[in-house]
Amino acid sequence: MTNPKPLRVGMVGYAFMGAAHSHAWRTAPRFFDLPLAPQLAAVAGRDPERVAAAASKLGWESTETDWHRLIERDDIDLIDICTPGDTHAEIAIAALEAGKHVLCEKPLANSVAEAERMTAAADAAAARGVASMCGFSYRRTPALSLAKRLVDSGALGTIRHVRAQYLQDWLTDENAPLTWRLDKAKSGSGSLGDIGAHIIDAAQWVTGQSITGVSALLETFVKERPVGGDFVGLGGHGGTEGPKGPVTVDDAAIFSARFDGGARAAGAGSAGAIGVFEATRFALGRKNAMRLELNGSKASLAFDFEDMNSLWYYDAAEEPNAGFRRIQVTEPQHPYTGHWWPVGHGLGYEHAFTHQVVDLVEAIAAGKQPAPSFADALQVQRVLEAVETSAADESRWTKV
Ligand code: SOE
Repeated sequence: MTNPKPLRVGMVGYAFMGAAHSHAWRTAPRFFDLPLAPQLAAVAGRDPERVAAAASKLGWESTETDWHRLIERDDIDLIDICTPGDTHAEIAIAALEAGKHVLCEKPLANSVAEAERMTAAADAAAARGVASMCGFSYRRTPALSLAKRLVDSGALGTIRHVRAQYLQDWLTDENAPLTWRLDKAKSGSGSLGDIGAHIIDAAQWVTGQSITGVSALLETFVKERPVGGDFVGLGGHGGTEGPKGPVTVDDAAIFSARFDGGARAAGAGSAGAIGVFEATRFALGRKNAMRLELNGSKASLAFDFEDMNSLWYYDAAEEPNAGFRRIQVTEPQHPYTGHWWPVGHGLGYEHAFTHQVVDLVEAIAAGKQPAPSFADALQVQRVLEAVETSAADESRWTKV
């Protein structure tokens, strides 16, 4: 589209997610023909020097040291929330009530109560044509989008098993410093909400089924960590001396789940799938292994983010010569891939954020609500809370 209207973005926060979102706002109009032109209008952060440095590094036109200013400015159309979960509700509700579109990082909030208030504000704003989206970015890796297409086509038949893991290992070193992701007041929970939320959303979205119940176990392997210390990326190494502080969140979460069978299957009367979930930051050697395997009555599929351009597929119709075969998800007919490189060249972690921006901008231009909505993210929040409730109830353990 020639000379599309600008979509002026104000981003709150500029760390890892802020960098990924900035890349997406800059890159999307260069690879996709967007109906609106994203403009990196302003970035907000409390420290004036650091936010100024972030603005020049990430390409933002102006800075604010108070996020309220972004909401007051009439030259900002959309608020992009890239902060820890303890500020999501306050910022999102203020932005929506001011008529600003909102993209909010996951998990939506630090509690169901907050997520419900945010969803109510989003529904009220939607009636005034204001869009809201939660940043479950993995939906937009081409292979997981292809997985959803295959499930929706009926190719897998009745889904019986969901097997989901999100394995990282950046906390295996007990001297890794105490950072905000380990502080319940800031992050709401540990691996459960940070990476467990991703596999809960992905499993529900790809299968089209919602989780109705869980049985769970949470563990904190390292109870206290060095305070401060150089925080390099997600891991880093704090000093072995010096003061230590308490870890107030889970290091690992495992749970089983029942699904509702989905809207489609409800008519067919088939039972919902059963699932096994694992989220941990102590899977030594696994760096960012976000995995999903579905076993259906006609076919199975398996995805591992550490091989993110592949989708493994088993089709019972090919028996006795069936086997898990690798689909290289780089064909122009596959989701999003036609906008990038020739077949076989592959995409990376940052492309899902660009695709997230593309779908958000297209929804806003069409006057539609993007997915995942705050209501979708509220469902994830309800699962997170159910896992914590289940894990806290020791009575259900059967001693061996
Ligand atoms: C850390 O676990 C983290 O940065 C998550 O917070 C992100 O959501 C995920 O995409 C990568 O890992």
